Amino acid sequence: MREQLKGHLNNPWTLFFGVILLFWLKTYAVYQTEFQLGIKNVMQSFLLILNPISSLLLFFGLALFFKGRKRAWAILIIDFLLSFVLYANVVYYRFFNDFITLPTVLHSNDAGELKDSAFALMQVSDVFYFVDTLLILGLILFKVVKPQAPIQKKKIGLVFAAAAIFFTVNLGLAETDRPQLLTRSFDRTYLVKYLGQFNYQIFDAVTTIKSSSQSAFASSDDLTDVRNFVEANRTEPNPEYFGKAEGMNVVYISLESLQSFVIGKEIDGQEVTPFLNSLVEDQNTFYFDNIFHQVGQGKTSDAEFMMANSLYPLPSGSVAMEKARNTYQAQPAILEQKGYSTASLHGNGKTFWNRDELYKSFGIQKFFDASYYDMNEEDVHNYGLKDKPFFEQSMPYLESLEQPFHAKMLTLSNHHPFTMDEGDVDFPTPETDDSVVNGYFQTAKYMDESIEQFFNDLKESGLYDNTVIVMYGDHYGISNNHNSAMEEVMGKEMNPYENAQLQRVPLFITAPGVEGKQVHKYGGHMDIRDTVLHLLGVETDEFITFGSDLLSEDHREIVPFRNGDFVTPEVTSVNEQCYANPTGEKVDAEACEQAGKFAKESLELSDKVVYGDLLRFYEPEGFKPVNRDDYNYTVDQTKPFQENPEHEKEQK
Ligand code: GP9
Ligand code: MN
Repeated sequence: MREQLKGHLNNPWTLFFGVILLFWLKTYAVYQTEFQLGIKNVMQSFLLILNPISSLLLFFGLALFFKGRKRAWAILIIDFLLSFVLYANVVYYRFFNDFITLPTVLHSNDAGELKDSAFALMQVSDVFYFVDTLLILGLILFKVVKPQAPIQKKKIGLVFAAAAIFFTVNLGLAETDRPQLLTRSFDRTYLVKYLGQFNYQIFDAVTTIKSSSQSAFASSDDLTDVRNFVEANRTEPNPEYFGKAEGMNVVYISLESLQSFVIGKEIDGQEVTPFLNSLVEDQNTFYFDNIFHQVGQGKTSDAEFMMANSLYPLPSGSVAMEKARNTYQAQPAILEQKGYSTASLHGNGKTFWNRDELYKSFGIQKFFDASYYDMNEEDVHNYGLKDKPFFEQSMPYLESLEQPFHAKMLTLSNHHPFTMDEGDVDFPTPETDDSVVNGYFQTAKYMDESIEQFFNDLKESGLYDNTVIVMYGDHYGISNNHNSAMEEVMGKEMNPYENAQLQRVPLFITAPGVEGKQVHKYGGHMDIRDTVLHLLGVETDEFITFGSDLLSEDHREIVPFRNGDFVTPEVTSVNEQCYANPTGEKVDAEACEQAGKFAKESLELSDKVVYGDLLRFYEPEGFKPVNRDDYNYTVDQTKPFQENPEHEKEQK
């Protein structure tokens, strides 16, 4: 038998494919036992089986270039290195519920938390993760494997071609389940689930290298034209409103996919958003009906980024995934330094949109993610916890925050494809043949009910009177692909001009004790930070901002979209075609020229700041640079912030 085995092993392909097979099984076992990948359908289960193959062919394929004794040793070394990376991820995941990124390895502080407890996270049974490596070592030492015959270059080429084909098929199938996976990347868990541990690791390395090369050659000189532009375009606050809400708590609510066209809209004589409609008239609410979203591919996270920074998100990809570790002077940090406690609450996992990294750079002290909520099956749909249980379960966390606080709450029930569980909402749908458009009105109604319930809970808790509530639609929910159903619903033709008008998202700022009003000025996500900070009585003169206070007499009404289109009260530019408002008639390009110049310059300069990580060269007066190591979302977030061990270390 030993002779037989020896005979087989001397066929150069036996050892190669045998080792790959073992490693494949091992990876699959890790997926099933160590990681929570949230497998939701048959395609995802299939991809989990398929996804290790391409990278194993690629890495072990390298060993084929060696011959004689060296090949077996090369296989052993590759096997050990891959096992080590896999196992390191297992240990890291046990602690952080996340996957290793290259920056975590490079910045020793980040992995530092793990150093002390790494041993505690290891188990004797973990030897299993190296059994195949030990087996190969045994085969070599006991000379079961003889020196290996050379392999023709052509055949080696076939192995790499097979790796490429497996990867292409894998990615193609993944994209049918989650379009734009590589461009938007979304979540490390998604990348591992769809593309596999090692392909994720390659992707992460490439992204990290790309990102650091973008900022490597930037210098403080690059800030000069940015600062000149920002100074020339700064909008002075309106003294009538400056400081009107000083010292109050602030709660931001991201209204998932909510577009302005639902406000005031009725289906079968019933209002879609009766509660939000009542706020339009509310005496303490500012309602803005000409605000446009400015997000790119990072969607919800892009909107969060703008709320915090008044900088544009990236033209492609997501700023949260690619530039989370930049230096920022974000609103939570600004308010933290004014004595606010800061938090974010969301009924989805903390790694989604890389929030657990991004929030550290923003100065968010506490992050209550899905692990702080009762995610029972009945209360979870699509991306996570439904809005009603989310708001309900968030109340104790809000009440536990030290006041004044700045809290961010992200809703998610009104999300594409806009489905609900039976019994969640009782509302008629329009009768188009497009289920996405039909469903949208039901999920929007559900969100409206959840917000009404939250307002009531705030009142009951006594927090309401001392809290400013800022609610903004994060981006469109109905894309241009649904134009024909939208024509039925809106009762007008959908064309590029109308599609641009549909990018309006509602903005409500409710400030009890302050007299509100309806504001018809044109503006965008970019303008919200200055508006809110000024209401809170916080000067913004020192900060780099591409926004303009919406309540200011001099508010600038040019709204660049992230794709380069823009609107002003007079004109709309789509694909460099200029249209007059509100008729939508095509007009001479000249009418759009001036605003176009401003839009282009703002986008370009903001991109320069983000790509070059330029804020690291700028220290606003009276503002202390954020130290990411102060923030730690792996310790118990219900404990007072100062108790975070990392934070204490920093104080000493
Ligand atoms: C998930 C939620 C949805 O956490 O924020 O993100 P989106 O797909 O809208 O960007
Ligand atoms: Mn969203």
